[in-house]
Amino acid sequence: MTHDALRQQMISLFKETAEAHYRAFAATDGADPDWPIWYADHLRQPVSDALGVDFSQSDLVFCLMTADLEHTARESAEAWQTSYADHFIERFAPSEEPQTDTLALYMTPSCPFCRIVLNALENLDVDVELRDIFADPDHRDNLVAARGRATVPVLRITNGDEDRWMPESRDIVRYLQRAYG
Ligand SMILES: N[C@@H](CCC(=O)N[C@@H](CS)C(=O)NCC(=O)O)C(=O)O
Repeated sequence: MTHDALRQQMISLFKETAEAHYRAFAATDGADPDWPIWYADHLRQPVSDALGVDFSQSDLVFCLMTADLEHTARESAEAWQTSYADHFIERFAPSEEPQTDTLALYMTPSCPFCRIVLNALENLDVDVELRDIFADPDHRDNLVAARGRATVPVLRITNGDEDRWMPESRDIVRYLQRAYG
């Protein structure tokens, strides 16, 4: 989906949620000091689906409050729904640029943390070369030379001369979902 289409979808979600919130708090004329919690409860699933990110309720409360602070600080005439939509898209939408990175996953087949990444890869349209560090000592040596340790999984992201080594299964999954989801 293009960012323009996603932006419209996010604006609609915020508008619908605002209307539902107003109905629920009609007695106080919409006033609700805990509005981020109410909004996060309503938006968690649709926003997670739209952006392809699995938000927890607390993540979303935090992001809504940050979006609100940013919107208020800008003192812009823009509707808050548009400002919030842009805030989320800038941070969480998959890039619209074609990805030119070459990816290699240093792993072992028996490692449960590697399995988490391998499972995520099954749902993504991305080429990742699997480098089993037990099967090929060169892969293990290269990993140890780069990181000083043989802990797996590690995603190696190469783009031209740039070489990044990303450890931690959760970070790798989040990165892949954002870049290729
Ligand atoms: N927090 C790490 C844990 C990774 C981890 O503990 N990997 C184990 C294999 S399942 C490992 O490589 N152990 C050997 C070592 O650390 O040298 C992650 O989620 O990726």
